[in-house]
Amino acid sequence: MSWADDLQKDLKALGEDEFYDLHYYEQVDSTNEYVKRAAKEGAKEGYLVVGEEQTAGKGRLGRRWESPAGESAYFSFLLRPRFAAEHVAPLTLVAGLSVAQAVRETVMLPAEIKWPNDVVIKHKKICGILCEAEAGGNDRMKYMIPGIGINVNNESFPEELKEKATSLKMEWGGRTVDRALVTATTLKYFHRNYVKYVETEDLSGMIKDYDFLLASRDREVRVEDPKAPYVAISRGIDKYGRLIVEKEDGSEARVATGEVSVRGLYGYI
Ligand code: BT5
Repeated sequence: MSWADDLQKDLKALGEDEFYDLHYYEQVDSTNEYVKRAAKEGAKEGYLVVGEEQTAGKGRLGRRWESPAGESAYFSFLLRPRFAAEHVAPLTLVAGLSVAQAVRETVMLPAEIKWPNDVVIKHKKICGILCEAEAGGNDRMKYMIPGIGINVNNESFPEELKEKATSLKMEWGGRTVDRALVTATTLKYFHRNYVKYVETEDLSGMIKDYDFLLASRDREVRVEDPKAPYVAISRGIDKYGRLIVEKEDGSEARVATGEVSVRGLYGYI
């Protein structure tokens, strides 16, 4: 029995099996690519692909996501938001928020969000998120695909990742973590948060939840503005997913995803 059977049971138990339509594969190139192909063939919202192993797991900007078999959760699903393209990008923050909430609920580890959407435990990355979208006509979206990789039961990482990656098992004193439950709970939170998002077409219904889990909150960050980098205090997000920072002179700035990266002055966060 693969863990997909457990996942299906957990989705049912959480009342999520009507929204998510699970497709499990022993090996995929990338779960995002599988969902993208299904989207082009007309798959419905909630189409979910889980891969035991990814041979070409993708990070952002052409980077790679380490995706060995038997340890982690790799999954992507299809959304068909009816709103305009500008409302889509902040949804990527919803995915990070949902993973952090699920990790806290299932294994009670202190997962935090590294803005905009990495999930970390004690400054090390346990999850990466790659959202891909395609615009249709009239500025509407054709689809959006959140792709989520969670390091669940990894016992070690390749040399180059040792300093910045960790897994739930490693943080949980070596105990094996239920992959299906973490995944199903993430999907539950995502669906719940997505419904809230759709109501207002922004993050206003979850700013408090997000800020509570924001690793850099009230801490010093360096805003890598290509014109003039500066140091500021991170104060939380606004409803568009921008990071609100307080500059040294007391003025406020709002940093948009993709325009600048925020790097802490105290390590990886
Ligand atoms: C991400 O990119 O963090 C997004 C990763 C998304 C992976 C999921 S898995 C399911 C779905 N299908 C896919 O093909 N992708 C998505 P980025 O911020 O660019 O981070 C990539 C960097 O993280 C790499 O260059 C490594 O330094 C590091 N990295 C790679 N694998 C990792 C791992 N398993 N755990 C922690 N860090 C990792």
